[in-house]
Amino acid sequence: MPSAFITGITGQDGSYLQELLTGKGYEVHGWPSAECDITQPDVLRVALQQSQPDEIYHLAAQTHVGDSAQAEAVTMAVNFQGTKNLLETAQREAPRARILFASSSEIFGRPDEVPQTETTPINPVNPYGESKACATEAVRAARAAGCYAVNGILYNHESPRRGPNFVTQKICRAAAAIARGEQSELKLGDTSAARDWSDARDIIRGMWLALQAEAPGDYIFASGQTHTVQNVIEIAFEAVKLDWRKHVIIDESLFRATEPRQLIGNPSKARAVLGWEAQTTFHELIVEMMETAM
Ligand code: G4F
Repeated sequence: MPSAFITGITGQDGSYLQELLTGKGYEVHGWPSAECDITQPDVLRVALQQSQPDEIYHLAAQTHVGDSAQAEAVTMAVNFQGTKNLLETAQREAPRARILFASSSEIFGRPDEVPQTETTPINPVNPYGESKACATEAVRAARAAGCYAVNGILYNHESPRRGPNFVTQKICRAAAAIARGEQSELKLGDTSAARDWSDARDIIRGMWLALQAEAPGDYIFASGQTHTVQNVIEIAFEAVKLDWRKHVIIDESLFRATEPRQLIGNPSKARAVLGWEAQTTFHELIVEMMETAM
């Protein structure tokens, strides 16, 4: 029975990954997002000694881009030092384990190339992007040194399990609460912001496929299309037959100091090498999130 170790197992991605791997017959070990301190080498050493994983999925992170401006040191410690700690400890305690790191489209920030590929230069524009960029380079360095280490460069991915502070879930839960008469308005930041959104379950499948390839490499997992926050609002309010104009309020305090631009992923390599294809459309995803929110 293959064995896997997941950091951040209780998050959106970790919980779906646990289900996917258990369904494939894996013995799954994991650290809950709130309890694991990925920056502590001793704790991680014991966890890896006990689980002796064939595959490690490193998902634990400070994942809120907006919060990273106020929590720069914590973001760098968890996302970068934590990843270095994991790579070093895994090389000692589980040297044959294949490692997938959940990197992010935010490493590209304001990219020279649209859409981005695995070779697009890194150019982050906020502390979150910087922390993920440093960790992505650490994974590449570990691979150059002989470790089976992979960056899954993940664009935005959502699901009914998405945390309430991310914009898709914030909109769906608010539209549902308004439809039930529990609230009347929804305050949002920049609704013209565009993202390349996928279904989290498609992305999770990509992570697993990435560790089954003969040789390690980096992979972009993205839909290759962007939609705006405004598009999310329209689908969500339409699902409950409400006029969004009567409820959505633009709150300038929710705008971010720096927004990345034109983050669109080119998933051609994942398609060609791994046979990865997204199965859910953006519209289907938001409608499902609305059904759950209701
Ligand atoms: O849903 P978001 O907070 O996601 P964001 O910042 O793109 O980050 C997510 O995706 C990244 C991958 O590209 C991950 F690395 C990261 O961990 C996370 O999963 O914001 C999406 C967009 C932004 O442009 C934001 O400014 O929505 C805009 N937005 C507008 N009003 C808002 C709001 N975002 C939030 N969270 N709340 C608002 O009221």
